Amino acid sequence: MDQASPQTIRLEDYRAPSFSIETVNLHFDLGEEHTTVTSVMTLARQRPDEALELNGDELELVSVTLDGHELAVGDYTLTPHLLTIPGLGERATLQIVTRIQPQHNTQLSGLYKSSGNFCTQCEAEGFRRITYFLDRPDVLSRYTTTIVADKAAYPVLLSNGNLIEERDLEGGRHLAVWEDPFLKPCYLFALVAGDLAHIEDVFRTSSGRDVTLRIYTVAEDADKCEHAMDSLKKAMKWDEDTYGLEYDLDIYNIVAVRDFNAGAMENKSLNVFNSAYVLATPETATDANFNGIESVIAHEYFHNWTGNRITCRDWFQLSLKEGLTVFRDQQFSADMQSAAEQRIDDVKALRARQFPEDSGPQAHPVRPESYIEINNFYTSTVYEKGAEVIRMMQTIIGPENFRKGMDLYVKRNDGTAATVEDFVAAMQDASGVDLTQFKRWYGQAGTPHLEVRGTWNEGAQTYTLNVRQSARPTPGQPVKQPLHIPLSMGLLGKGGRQLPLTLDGENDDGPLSRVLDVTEPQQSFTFTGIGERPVPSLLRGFSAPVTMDAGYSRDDLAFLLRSDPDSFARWEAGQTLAKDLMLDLVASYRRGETLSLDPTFLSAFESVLTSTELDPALVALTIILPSQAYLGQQMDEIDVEAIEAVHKFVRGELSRRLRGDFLAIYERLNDRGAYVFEAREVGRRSLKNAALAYLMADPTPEIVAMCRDEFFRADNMTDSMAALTLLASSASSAREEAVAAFYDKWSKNPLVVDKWLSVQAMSDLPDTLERVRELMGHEAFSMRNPNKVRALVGAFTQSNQPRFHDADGGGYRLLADVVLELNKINPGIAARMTGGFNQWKRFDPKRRALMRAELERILAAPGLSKDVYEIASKSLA
Ligand code: 0A1
Ligand code: ZN
Repeated sequence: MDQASPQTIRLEDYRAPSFSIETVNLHFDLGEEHTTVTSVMTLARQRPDEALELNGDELELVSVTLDGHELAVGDYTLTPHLLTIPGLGERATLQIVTRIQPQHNTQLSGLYKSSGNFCTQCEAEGFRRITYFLDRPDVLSRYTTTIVADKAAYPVLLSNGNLIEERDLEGGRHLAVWEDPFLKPCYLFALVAGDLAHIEDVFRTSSGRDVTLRIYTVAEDADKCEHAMDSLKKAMKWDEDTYGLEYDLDIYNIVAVRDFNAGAMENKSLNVFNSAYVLATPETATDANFNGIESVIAHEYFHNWTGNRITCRDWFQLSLKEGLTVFRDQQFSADMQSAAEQRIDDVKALRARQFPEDSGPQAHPVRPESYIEINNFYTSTVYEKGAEVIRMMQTIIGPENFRKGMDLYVKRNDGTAATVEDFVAAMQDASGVDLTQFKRWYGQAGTPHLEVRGTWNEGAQTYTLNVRQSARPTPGQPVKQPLHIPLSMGLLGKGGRQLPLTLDGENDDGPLSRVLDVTEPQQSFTFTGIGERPVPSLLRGFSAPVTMDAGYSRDDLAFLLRSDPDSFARWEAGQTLAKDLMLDLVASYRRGETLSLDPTFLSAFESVLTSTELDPALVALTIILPSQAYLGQQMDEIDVEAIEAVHKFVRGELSRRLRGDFLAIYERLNDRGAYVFEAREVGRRSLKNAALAYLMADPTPEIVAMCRDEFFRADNMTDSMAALTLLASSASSAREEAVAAFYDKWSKNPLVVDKWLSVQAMSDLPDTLERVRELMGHEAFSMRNPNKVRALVGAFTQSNQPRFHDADGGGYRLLADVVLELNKINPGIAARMTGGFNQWKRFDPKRRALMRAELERILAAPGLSKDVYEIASKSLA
């Protein structure tokens, strides 16, 4: 990279392309030394006079032929990232031949090799690493792709669309021709060539067409694709039922690869997946993995409409496809599993990743206004907050109008590259609701804060909610405008009875739950006919991605935890109760006081734990304490040691005081029937293992033996990992025994080995850093494989607050060393890892100085990629 002047790309500079590319004919000659790519494009001029500027990256240019005449070197200009050809007419046929070396492509962007097979990843800007092209999402073309390769080594040849020709060639080679009838941008192009096995199924669409479904993997993994196939069929059916959206080709292929920068990719009719989101058997995958596969398979499938048929005009609009598609996959998972649990999981993830991002140095709006490297903007803000923005629109206009809005959006924009404005306009036109102010959610970064206070007026029999909204400045946005925030709420009277919500001025009795439109910095809402002092239930279902101070007392929270009919709000009350209690304990700890557990909390906790009405899955979610990282987020200055001590104390106290309850639950739920992935069973396992975790917080030797027993007898990965996780943090001899036995059993299965790496990286024992360093040299680890890097280094730096932030700064040194090594191999992953320092300003002065020094060391390194440069420099700014 030209480190002195990394270029910033801005939304305000958007210009439509000067040429369109109507058809693209690609010919790949795949080889071991190099691969030759011949591209023939038909171009049509869109603006007069301008030269054609094609993007390229690490390409060897062999020849350029314009309308049948090969150009001489002086006829064009070539710089490292641009091929410029002046003097083109209205229409032109351009042939470009390039040579690339996929076998040396460690960035995993463009055409690369994984387990000896060829595959591609073109989003966002990987296509320019294959051939010179207008590599931008608003250039939509028709693709025909010819693949030539050695038949023995690469028997399977795949690309987008329909297979139209297949034949053998001389010299043991063969050829396949694929034609995609749909217009698409180049980021959706895909090619796979390899020695792959597959499973096959058929889906009959609502209009009666049969679609052939195939999932390809390396031979040894073909027996682990059934759950992915089931998930795909469910997703296809759900999109027909829910949105009337039907699949549009007769073939849908998924290829699982072991080396992949992200989760999966929605290439038209040829998804390429990280094998972690395809492969699952009860023995090798956890319940969380089964869920993750179902949701990612659905996500990529849903992109066929929201992403592919309607794509993005430019990368600033990324949330147009990603926020919407995450929203759709969340809705799907809620329908497949339990809606309440899904919502809780989604909110937990948002708080764990997006909230810190939104209050830190990388904060950006859902639609960013500038970037240096677009790969750095595949963020939780664009994805998860983007999904919340869609959800709020649905809440404001109502589900029926939302569906009408989706129909209108598809009708208006099918086959085009659209913008966020197009989406909001469809919702507004379909519902008649003015969304002008709402649109600010797309442009304003930062998590808004609500302060809500209620007063009951006994004489007037009214209840008034006073709501204030505010937002802190974020980089480049010192002043914030008020947002349109949907606040879903109810009022609970004695015994948890819901009171009718009649706003002042309304005649009839109002509903029991309603959505208030908060639009002003300060606003009040008065309800009439309220004959008793109610407890308000606020932000039901987490109706907006905000933080909230509702001024609840511990008794209010315990009451809501017991009686709120909204499952999310009940869970939230429990979390707030635990958070308030633990933050108070942190303050006591810092004052050097002896810690003691509040009896209100203990009894509320016990009544949830022993409840016979609540679904076990919800009990499990409710008794899991807010994480150490989440508690840190609530403090002005994160006190790593105090938080760790308090967490340990509370878990230990609960373990000792409620041992009988935990044991009873564990024993009741620990039946050993055969594994099934089914909501009830998942709930049973999660509560059982949550009970075991509490028991292990202060274990007797018998309890350690029980945990060891669960580990050695488990017939499924959920139980095996639950036990191993606990043993890995226990200072008993069973720790080494279990860790060694697990590797022994699974060393040949890369995804299970990833779990083995993570479990050790997340241990809270004092030797974890040393262990991580050691594992970096283990045969099981490779800096070239993103899954390994995420499993070991990612888990340590992002999911182990106490050990990563150990006071001597060893964790920080390790992370900077890894970033600098990865920077040369895979800048995208290096930049992701650099994000481990994003929160540095939130810690105490000593840790701040240590992290800052590591960030400076990274920035000073020669040959820094723009990916890492952008994250590190913004972090220090
Ligand atoms: N569009 C994909 C995400 C994705 C983005 C970048 C990638 O490579 C750098 C790969 C996948 C999705 O949302 O699933
Ligand atoms: Zn996506």
